[in-house]
Amino acid sequence: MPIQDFNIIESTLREGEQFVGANFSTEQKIQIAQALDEFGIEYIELTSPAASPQSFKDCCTIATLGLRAKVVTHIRCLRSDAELAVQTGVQGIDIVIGTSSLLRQFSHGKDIPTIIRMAKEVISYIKDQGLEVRFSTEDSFRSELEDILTIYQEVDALGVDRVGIADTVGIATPLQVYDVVSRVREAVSCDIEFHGHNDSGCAIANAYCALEAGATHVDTSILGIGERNGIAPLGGMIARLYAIDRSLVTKYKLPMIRQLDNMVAEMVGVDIPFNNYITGITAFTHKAGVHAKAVLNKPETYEILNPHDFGMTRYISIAHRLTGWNAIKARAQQLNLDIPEEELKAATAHIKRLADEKPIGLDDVDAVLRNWISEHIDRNE
Ligand code: HCA
Ligand code: CU
Repeated sequence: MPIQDFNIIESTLREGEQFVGANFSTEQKIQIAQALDEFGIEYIELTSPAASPQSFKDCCTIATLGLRAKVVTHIRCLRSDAELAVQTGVQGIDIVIGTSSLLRQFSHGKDIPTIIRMAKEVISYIKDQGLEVRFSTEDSFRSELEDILTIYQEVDALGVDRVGIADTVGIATPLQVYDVVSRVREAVSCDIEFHGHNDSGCAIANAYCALEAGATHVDTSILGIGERNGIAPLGGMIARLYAIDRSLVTKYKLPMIRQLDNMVAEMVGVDIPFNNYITGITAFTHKAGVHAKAVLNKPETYEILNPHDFGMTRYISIAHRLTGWNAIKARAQQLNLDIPEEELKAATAHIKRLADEKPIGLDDVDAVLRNWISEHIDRNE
């Protein structure tokens, strides 16, 4: 079904804190939460207050910043965690419990009827406190579909606001996600959240398919940071949605993605990958002559994202053997050099030969163009 509206649950301050390089101070958490709020994100998810005393304090601090975004916290399916969470002043609570046989056997040791009993107790408590509540089944895609459908129906009947489907290990494919979310969509009337890891490179595609199948919420983190290689990255998710229909993401301050990516990269001590969505150094760089020519005429020929919408600039790389005379002509114009077409073509051929001999830079191209006038044109006159 076409995607109409959706919410992003931004989990940099929960899943992202589980990234090996992340060790956010309270000030950094505030900075991230405020920047995400300014960006226009709908939900900010925080690490469980039961994780550590500082996590509890930070939950209280962020819950009371007065953000426009809803602040929610993650907890285990335990009444004691829920009680702590309620004390922090958050607006909602995201419960998670493992439902795959692996997790049931080697993590918490509970069977499905026990999980349902625990879920009921914790959900009723949270609802009595008047907070939004979500119930998620960890490792949903290695759980029995019948089991998770039963659980979702039980918690839906209790009045949860959302059920969460989690691809905890990044194993799901987009078609599988579409199928499972469609089944859940038929089974429950509440909202549906999807949380997907990126171990096999499907996180964005999976989150996107979840939305197409009727999910209402998707989880992201800035740069995708999280356990192992993380989850769907905020910027990449936005790129995916923008490419389908720009109006889906005009509710966000798109030029802030760069600031968000830079901020978190610095905080967790990583570089932004060269091929990152939107903010990678080569995301808007065109190289081959055929591409450069078309992009110079009409950028949409090779760009589905307009760099200007993201506060980024396009770059056309011309100093190499794949260059073309249209790109060289554009450079000559930038340099205010008036070189006739035939001469530009000859200069381009010369530049290609030079680049075959050794790597060249823009300076070399500029030198060829500047000298061309004196060496070939003035001399002929
Ligand atoms: C975790 C697991 C989780 C939870 C997702 C969710 C996952 O680290 O607690 O709450 O929906 O990937 O299953 O991140
Ligand atoms: Cu996760």
